[in-house]
Amino acid sequence: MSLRRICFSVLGSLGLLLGTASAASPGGGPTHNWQIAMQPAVTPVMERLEAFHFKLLVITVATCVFVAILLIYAMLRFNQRANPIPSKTQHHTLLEVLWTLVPILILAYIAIYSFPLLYYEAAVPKPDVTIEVIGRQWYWTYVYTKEGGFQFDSNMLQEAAAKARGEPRLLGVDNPVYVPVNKNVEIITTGSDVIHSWAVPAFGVKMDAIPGRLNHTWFKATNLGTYYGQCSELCGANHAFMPIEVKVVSEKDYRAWLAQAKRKYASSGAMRLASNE
Ligand SMILES: [Cu+2]
Repeated sequence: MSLRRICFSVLGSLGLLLGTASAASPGGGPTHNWQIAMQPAVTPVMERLEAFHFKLLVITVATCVFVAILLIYAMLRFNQRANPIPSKTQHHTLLEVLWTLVPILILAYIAIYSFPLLYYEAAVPKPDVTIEVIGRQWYWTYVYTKEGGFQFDSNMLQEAAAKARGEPRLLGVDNPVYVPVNKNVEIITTGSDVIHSWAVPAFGVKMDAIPGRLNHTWFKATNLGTYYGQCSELCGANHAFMPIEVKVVSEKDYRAWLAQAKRKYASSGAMRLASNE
């Protein structure tokens, strides 16, 4: 465990106690019991998000500690017993300037670091694979447009089936998405009924799937493995039961999957929702 991750965990726990940091997303990816920090990053976007989150966590914890020290000091130093005759001071120009200026500088620092990340995430690089993701009540349809034009539905596995296949409860699906490792994957989301959101925490991806609209995002997974996510926009009764499973495989395995997927899903017919040439 690197020093950075140890700091992350310790600060994460501290932040959690202070109510400033969020706990790990429910399930998804290589999570473990009592996990507090985020899932390990597997894309350049998530690595940057994690680094930025770490910066914010340091600022947040430092602010909380500073305010707590001030409060305790004020309670001890200025209570009625320690300070029976209070000062009549009403104004202190230097203090006023400082407590206006310092928060402005902190917020400016945060803004300056957040914009490059926003633009990095928003600029979809030239895709090697393009997948259209359609959110439905309550499952996902994936369309591989440029890879031969096939589509398939991805439904959550019921508990017994998940157990039999060694998949985590409420996260495993019958037909996972396959993507090649170290390739730019463009994701185009839309909704067929209500708004859904396609989110995979380990990838740093969360994109709304809105009916009548196409949203673009991307990821480049740098580690092989199976990663999980969940619909992240309240979409009705079974919102909690439309998980996302992405298998990041080698180029060779991806080609092999593609060949059999084309045959398997051929009957479902190609459906083009977007012209993304
Ligand atoms: Cu939902």
